[in-house]
Formats: sequence, structure tokens, C-alpha cells
Amino acid sequence: QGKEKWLRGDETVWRSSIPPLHKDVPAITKSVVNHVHTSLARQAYNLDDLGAYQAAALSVRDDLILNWNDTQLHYSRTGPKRAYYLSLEFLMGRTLDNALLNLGLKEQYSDGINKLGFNLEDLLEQERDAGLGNGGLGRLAACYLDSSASQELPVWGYGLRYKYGIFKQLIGPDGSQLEAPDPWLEHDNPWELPRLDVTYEVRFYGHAERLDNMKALWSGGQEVLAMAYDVMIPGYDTKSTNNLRLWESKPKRGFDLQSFNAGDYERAVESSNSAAAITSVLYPNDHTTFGKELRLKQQYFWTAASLADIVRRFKNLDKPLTEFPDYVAIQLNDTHPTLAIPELMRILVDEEDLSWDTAWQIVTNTFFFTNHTVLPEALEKWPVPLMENLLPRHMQIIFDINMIFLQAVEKMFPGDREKLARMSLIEEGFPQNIRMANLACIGSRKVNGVAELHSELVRITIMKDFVDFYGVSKFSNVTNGITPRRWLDQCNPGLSSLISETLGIPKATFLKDLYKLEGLLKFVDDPVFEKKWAVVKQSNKERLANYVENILGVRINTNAMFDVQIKRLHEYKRQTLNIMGVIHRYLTLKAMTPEERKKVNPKVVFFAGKAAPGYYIAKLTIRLIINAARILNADPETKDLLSLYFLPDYSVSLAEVLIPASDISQHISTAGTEASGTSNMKFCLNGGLLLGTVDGANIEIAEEVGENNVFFFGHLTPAVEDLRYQHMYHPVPIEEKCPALANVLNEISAGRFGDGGVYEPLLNTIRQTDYYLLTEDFDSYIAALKMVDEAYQDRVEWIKKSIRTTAKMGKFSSDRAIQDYAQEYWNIESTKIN
Ligand code: B1H
Repeated sequence: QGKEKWLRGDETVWRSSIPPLHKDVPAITKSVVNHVHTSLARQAYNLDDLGAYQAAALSVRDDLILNWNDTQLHYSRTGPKRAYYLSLEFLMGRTLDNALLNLGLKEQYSDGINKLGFNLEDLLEQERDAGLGNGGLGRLAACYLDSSASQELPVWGYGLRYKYGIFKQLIGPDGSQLEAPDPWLEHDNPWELPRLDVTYEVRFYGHAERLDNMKALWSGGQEVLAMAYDVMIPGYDTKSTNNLRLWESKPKRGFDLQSFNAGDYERAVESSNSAAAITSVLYPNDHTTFGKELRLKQQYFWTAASLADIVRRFKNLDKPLTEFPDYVAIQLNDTHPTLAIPELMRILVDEEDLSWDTAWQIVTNTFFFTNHTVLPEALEKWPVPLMENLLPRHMQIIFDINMIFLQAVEKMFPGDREKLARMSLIEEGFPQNIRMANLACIGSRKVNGVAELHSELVRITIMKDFVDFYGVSKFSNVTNGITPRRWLDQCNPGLSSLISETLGIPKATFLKDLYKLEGLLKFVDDPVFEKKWAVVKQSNKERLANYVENILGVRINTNAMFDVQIKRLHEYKRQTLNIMGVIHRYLTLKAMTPEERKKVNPKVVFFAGKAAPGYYIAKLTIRLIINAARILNADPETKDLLSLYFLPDYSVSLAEVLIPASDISQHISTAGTEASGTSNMKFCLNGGLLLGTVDGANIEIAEEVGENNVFFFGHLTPAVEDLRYQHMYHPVPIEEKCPALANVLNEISAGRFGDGGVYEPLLNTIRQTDYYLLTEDFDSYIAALKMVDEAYQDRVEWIKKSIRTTAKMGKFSSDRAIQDYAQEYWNIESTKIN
């Protein structure tokens, strides 16, 4: 390559002085001890697990940085087309274990740490989760980063560096959820690199003055600074190490000089507070929009900084802006980053002096939009007056986009006023609202849903008019996926080793090509293998039991069937259906004779999940679960046959313990409401069976593993609308419609699980509108649970089902999903980093 133009001094000195990767145990202990002494200023005699974790993390971080440097240098030299994943959430969980596995250094570090008198597994427990997300949408983004790096694709993530991630969930004395802040950065974060030199100014408020040629001049208002933090994303079994760039907001100046000179010190400091507030906290509600100005500020702050960075990087290539889409693809993770569309228009038209049409051409070839839900309450809308005030220039651009777009619609469908009203970016009303999904759709090249059924629902419901206008080929499907590195090898090393040994291939082979798991089908009837399979599941159940004993102080029966439902609390996910089923089971057990009870298989039911702090009904559901657990677990007649646990503060790390331990997991949303679900894939990959409705990715899982290996129940999507209509206009009393459920509700009302009155608002959602159709699905749900019980009686057949399930999970690797995006949408290619 010759001497780089920036190189000062003697090149050979530079090159020979680059530190090596830590590959063997002596190099590892040396590096860890070095960090103990120099980075932490501690020594062997005053080192605890936390300190040892920090030193180990700093040592691994050195390796990541070296790989990161090589990867980024390679990309800047070769200038390939890149893709950017814009997401307000990246639910990363812990990093150290994952980094060690991806680098292939876990054993070496484990030995080295041992030599220093510590235990690696204990150190891993010291790390705090990076909880920068609410649930599935944020975890999906994290899986996609892992798959992009692992497949050596030039993909960067862009997000916000929240000072406080998702809140910590505590349970109060009466059983209700309390929220505490999550100060995850308190112990310092070794996995990020602050980039003091990568900053951009972001403007809010002010005034936009229209000029000629659809341009304008935006000035005044408030400017804040965006500063980059880079998080290294190592690929598995490759040097390729990508970047997740998270922005932090800072005041442009430490204080406002004018107020300071006027002697108004407090006001000067206040302005710096308001700048810092932008990235201070993750909004903890999913599936609802709140219309809070600070949230809109977050969205613009993040998209403006990210686009400025992307445009700057493109300009380094010295290509005309018309070639922008040949070098840049931007995936919008839901509508949260939709302001990127008018922002790129602003940059191209106002700053780069391109014509409106040229700019629009560039924009609509750059963006791709993923929708994650069809629930109406989750579709983002922003009041026009709020947008006008905060982002006056963007409001103008949105109006202009809308005007030109509606003219085209009018031309294709002359005189169809209603269609125009539905497709407009502006919803009429007081105030008017901006429909972000419509804007994301018309500003993007492609729109996708996240599972086959969901993508079809997108086409026939929320995007129907747009399908008529653009043609159906703009609207497609990319079924979600999960990374098998974290969700098999890392969380279930026993199973991963067993698979490797059985198939006679290294772990890397199936962790990089998950379809290889199909090889397990040959061993379904091998009794020795079946035994080993069962032993792994049993040890994962023991591990979970130890965890529960640690936090709740109770010992659970690991010979029982473990039944798990873990996800955000939401009415559409129907945790209520599950808890009503549990109570029904309890009442049935109570009515049995001791002889009859002897034939019952013991079962432990686990729940975990957070409710949005303002979601009253969801919080009541948690309270009911916890108070029911108190009664059930204390009942000497039944507690050995049925017990119930709500594990507080659900997180990625907790999921890693729960998922490998499950015999059966529940994914029981009202048909048509869960876009995909991804934990369903994680359970099945780990040999847990699935009890679910015909919804989201459950359907595709059943297609893969065969319907006789899953437990399906409930009404199908096409029936839902009609049933809701019946409930509205021809209501039938619940006693008639579903006596079994009516009985459960009455027992709760009567105070069997603590003050019944408390739960009335929750019970009334079922008795009255029953929007999520519990009364319609309860009987078939109970029947499905019975089938699960019967199937579990034949343990050998159960194990065969479990093996078949794992074997057919190839499709659900996020590697496959990312390949779909890379090939069908982004048009980017893998490159080997030397
Ligand atoms: C999903 C969200 C979501 N869909 C708004 N929508 C949010 C919407 O903070 N907000 O405003 C946050 C999150 N999250 C989930 O995405 C779907 O419900 C799952 O079914 C799906 O598996 C997941 C990933 O596609």
C-alpha cells in the first residue's frame, strides 16, 4: 500500500509497535494484571470480583479495538456500499461472555483468570446489562448487529446513549410493580469509546424562511451538541468488528455566555441541563405513543447527528451526491427514525443545493422501512403545532412532500377524496397530526413486516392504499431471526457441546449455518442421545432453580414441568389468559380427591416481564400474578403439583437463564396482534416446545417443525374482527359464553387472592368489551394445556419432539434474516478483513 499520507515518523516503528492480540494464557494474564495495575490502580491484594471483571473486560476490549481498527481502515480504504441500521433501541445485554465466544478466547481467558485466583463465571455475573431497549424490537436490533459482523457485512448501528436504560422493576409489599432508575453507567462502561472529536451541532426551534426553488433558510433557536460513543461489535469467528455509534447530547457551550454576563448563573446552567436531558432516559412504553416533546427531540437529535455523520463519510469518497444510494442504505427500525427522511431532504436541498426532484430521487432510493406492529395505538403521530415549533423547516418539507404526493395520487385515482384523506401525511383534526408510517412508506424504497402473516396484514390493513398506489412489490416480508451465538452457544453451552459432539462437527459450523442442526433428525430415535438431551435440559432446570433460590429464597421442584411466559406485559400478549388458566388449574386441583391428585404431573409456572409505568391494566395483571402465587405456593394440598413464580426485573441476562430451562413456553397473543415474536424462536432453538396461537412467527415455526410438534389453539386472524363486532353489538354474558372463565373471575372477585375489589378494572376488561377475546379462546386454551400435560406424560416422545424442534430452527437464525436484507434491500456484500 505504500506510506499513507498521514503517516508521520518511521513506518516500521509504527507497524512493529502495534500490540498483538492476546491469544495464549500467559499473554492474557499479563494483560489482565497490567490493567489491574495501570488502568485500575489496584493490585492483587485489594482486588475483588468487580475489579477483576473490569480488568478482564479492559483486556478483551484491547483485542476488540485492534480488530475494530483493522475493519474500519479496510472499509475506508475500499469504500464499499454500507448499510446503516437506525434504531432508538439496542437491547444488548451483557458483552464480556459474548465477546469471548466471538473471539474464540473463552477457554484461554477462563484458564488465565483461574491462574489469578478468580473464576470467570463469577466475573461474568459482575457485568450490568446494557438495557437500552424495551423488548423484542430492541433485542432484534442487537441480534442483527451480531449477524452483520459475523457475516462480514459493512453495517453500522446508530442509536442513543441513554444515561438510564429500561427501569429496574421492583415488587412492592402489595405485589405491585415499582420502578427504579437503572444507572447502568455507574461502574464505568469498558465497551464504549468516547469520541470527543466526533461531534455535530443539532438545531431545534428557530425560524425557517422560504427561498426560491423550494429551498429555505433555517436559523435561530437552540443548538445542542451530539457526541459519539462507539461500541465495538465483534463478529463470530472472524476479525470483522463493526460499530454501533450512540449519541450523547451535550450543551454547545458549558454555559450561556449572555446569561452568565447578566449575572444569571442559574439560567446559564439550566440551558446546559436541558441539552443533557435529551439523551438522559429511554422511554419505557412500547406499543403506545405519548406525543411528548422530549421524545420528538430525541428522535430528531439522533437522526440529525446520524445523517450528518453518514453524509460526511460519503463525502470522503469524492463521489457526486447523485450516487449516494449506490454507497448508502439506511434501514429505519419502525417509524421512530422517520425524521431522517425530511432531514436528508433538508441537507440535499438547503445545504447541498440540489433540486427538489433530484433530492427526492436520492432519498427514496436510500431508505428502507420496517414496520413492527399493526396495533393502532402504536402507530406514531405527531401534532403539527408541536412539529412546527420544534422543527419548522421539517414541517415545511413534510407539507411539500405531501402536496406533491397527493397530486400523484389524485392523478391515479381522480376524485377519490376519501383515499386522499387516508393517504395524506396529515390527519385532519384539532390539532392536525402527522402520520409517521405514511411518511416512512412514501420516503422509502421498500417496506417490510417481520413475519409472513404480519407482512400480509400490513399489506391489507395499514398500507392497503399504498399497495394500490405503488404496486405490491414495494411491500415484502423479512421474517425476524435471533443470533444462535447468544441464544444457543452462550446461554446453553451444554446443548451446544452435545450438538457438536453428536454431529461430529465443530460448534462454529452450525453456529454459522444453523440449517446444519437438521442433522440431529438422524438421532431422534437414538436412546443414548435422547438420554443426553434430557440430561442437558435437567441441568438447565437446576441452574434456574439455583437462580430462583438466590433471589426468592425458595427451592423449586426441578422434576416438575417448567412452563414459561416471559415478555412485556400487554393486554394483547394475554398474560391474563395464562394467569386465569393457572387459577383454573388450581381450582380444579382443589376439587380433586387425594387419589386423583396422585395422577397429576407437577408443574411450575414462571412469568417475567415489565409493564409500562403508566399502563394500569398491565400493572394490575402483575399484581394478580404475584398475589395468586402467594396463595398457591402456600397451599399444602396443591403446592407440590402447581407452583407459580413471577421473577422480577426481566432482562436479557435473565432470559439467558430462563429460556434453556423451559419445557414449554407460551406465546398466546390474540391472533393477528403479535407481529412476529422472537422469544418463541429462542425457546424452540433450546428444545422447549411451544404453546401458542396461530399468530406471528409461531406459524412459521410450526411450518418448520411440523404441527404435531407444537400446541396450537384459539381463533384464527380472519375471525377476530367479526368476534369483536359480536362482542360490541350482541354481547353474551360471560356466564353463558365461557362458564369456566366466569368461575375463575368470580373467585378472584370474591377475594380468594387478596382484596378482590382491586382487580375489578382488570376483570371488567374481560367481562365487558373483551377486546382481546379471552372468553372466545379460554376453552380451547384449557384444552391445549391438557394436551401438553398428556404429551409430557410420555417423556420419551416429549424428548423426540424437543429434538425435532431444535433441529428445524435453521430458518430463524438472524444470519438468514440479515442476508435477506443485505441481498434484497441493501445490495451490500461481505468482505474479508485481513
Ligand atoms: C414491537 C414495537 C414497539 N413492535 C413502539 N412494536 C415502541 C413500538 O417505544 N416505542 O414507541 C417500542 C416498541 N415493538 C415488537 O417488535 C413486536 O411486538 C414483536 O412481535 C416483534 O417480534 C418485535 C421485533 O420485530
